[in-house]
Amino acid sequence: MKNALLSELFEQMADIMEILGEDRFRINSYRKVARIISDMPSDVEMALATGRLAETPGIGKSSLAKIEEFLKTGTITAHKELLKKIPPTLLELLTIPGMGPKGVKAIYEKLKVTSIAELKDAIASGAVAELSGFGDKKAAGIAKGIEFLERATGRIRLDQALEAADLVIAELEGLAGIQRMQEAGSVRRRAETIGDVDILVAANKGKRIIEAFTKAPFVQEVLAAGATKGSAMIRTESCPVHVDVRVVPRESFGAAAQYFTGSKQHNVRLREIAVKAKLKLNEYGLFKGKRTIAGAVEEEIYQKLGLDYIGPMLREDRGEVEAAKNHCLPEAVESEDIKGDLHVHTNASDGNCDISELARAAKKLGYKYICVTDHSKSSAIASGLSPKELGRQIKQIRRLNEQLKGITILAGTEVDILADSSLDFDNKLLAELDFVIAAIHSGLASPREKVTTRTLKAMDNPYVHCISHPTGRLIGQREAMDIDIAAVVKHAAETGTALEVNANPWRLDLKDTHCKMAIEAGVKLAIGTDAHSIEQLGLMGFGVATAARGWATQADVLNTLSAEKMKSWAASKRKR
Ligand code: DGT
Ligand code: CA
Ligand code: CA
Repeated sequence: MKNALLSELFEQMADIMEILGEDRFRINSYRKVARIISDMPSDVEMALATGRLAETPGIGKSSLAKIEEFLKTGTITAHKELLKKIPPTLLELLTIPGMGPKGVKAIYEKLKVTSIAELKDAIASGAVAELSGFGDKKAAGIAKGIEFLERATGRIRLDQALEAADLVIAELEGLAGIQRMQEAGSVRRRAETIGDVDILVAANKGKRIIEAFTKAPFVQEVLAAGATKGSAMIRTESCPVHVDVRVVPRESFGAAAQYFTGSKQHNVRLREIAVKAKLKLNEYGLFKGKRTIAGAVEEEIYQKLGLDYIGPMLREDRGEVEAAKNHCLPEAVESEDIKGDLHVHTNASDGNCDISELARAAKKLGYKYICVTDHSKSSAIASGLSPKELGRQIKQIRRLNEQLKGITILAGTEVDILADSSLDFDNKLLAELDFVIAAIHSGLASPREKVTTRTLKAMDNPYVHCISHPTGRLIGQREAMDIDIAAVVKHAAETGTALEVNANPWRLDLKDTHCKMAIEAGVKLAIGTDAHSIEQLGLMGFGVATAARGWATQADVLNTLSAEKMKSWAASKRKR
């Protein structure tokens, strides 16, 4: 689907026009088009072909023409014209967390700053703080944003990496001579961010495979192309991605998969074991003198080293080697174990479809239940529900449950934890719900004590079953709250509150190491997609992988329970 890229182009046109101080009405209409396209559950190309796009309110004639132009040519002339009007580095300022087009406009017009490097100088000289509407606090905030950006640079989100991996694998799949092919590196380990994407191929004629890769239509820049390894920057819908493809002979595919999946630290531990056993382990195989003991099959490498097989998601040297030796590795939770989604939004708040559409889509995914968790009224930007509206929604859900077969809708909420630690709905209303998740959506930058106290107090409430996205981070965009996660985990155990693993690849929060802490403390994990559309119900796998990376088994995850057991788990906190 070209939706993401197209939406971004419209957003960028609006940004540039705003920086240039152009017509507000057109700016807003471009932003609206961007939003419509990115929220669209179906392919924009299809929507255009069927005429549905032309009928969509908010898509005018001129926008439609631009969309057509993009789908035909891959570019939009108006976008190219706008780009010519500003210095090319100016747009990088918009990637700084907390910097919007208004801020960029001021800094560009008044200080003639055109790049991040120049902005850093302007902050250091005090010029930014002196600008009207900025001040010391805002200047320091921007400096922090730049620091964050620089630290994050070069790594991409897991969903972006998987998109690239899928693209390359699909391109190579049909080639003659490929015996095996799979992901390796951090992508195969399902790490939360990815430096580069590694693909491993078993074939005899490496050069031809590498050539096919480096000449693929999505390749932007070839970084290296040899007989067994190719590296390139490839274009995906969301961002440029560095991909390494390696070709190895079939006899050493298992050893290569083991070696190139890593992590480096995990590999170091394995090699130590090999050395102790007077063996040699490398990417070609496991050897005793000149004799090959294992090589073609990855499982055999572990077996011959006296270890149980360690799944890729555990290979981080966090105790998995010891556990494999002692035969006590966790049996990782899998997507098939998940019986329902505990965090979804409908168009009653900021989602884009209604309850029954979501329920039907969830049923198709094989779920037994979904829990509708729209926002509460304090989340005004997310069109949160008033108590009255939630009351009506509960009734609507009860009615729908009588009609729908094969899936249960649980009535829930994602209630705001307010600044004074109280909740946005009173207990009488919360008591009517099947499952309540509570979250901080404001004041994320407050001091450690404040955000921690807010979270602990929310867990004290007998009607709060789960804390959603407990640290509030957005990968590559917003830092986590400075929350005392050890205290949160401890109190979750004390109060019988679950902690969410938010499956959205921007969040993955709790993250893997936090999941492990929670599980060790006996806290249940609740995996939710935080879906705002039907498509996003499909994000569950990211949450499952994150939980598995945190050593979660089926028993550690609340939504592996049946709907009935889920409900009685929820009721049990209220009886404590
Ligand atoms: P990334 O790309 O930063 O997200 O992380 P990885 O783990 O994919 O790292 P990458 O792409 O540099 O290398 C892929 C795997 O190859 C890595 O996980 C382990 C293996 N590897 C690479 N360099 C070394 C090394 O110097 N020593 C060892 N033992 N293994 C290495
Ligand atoms: Ca990598
Ligand atoms: Ca690599």
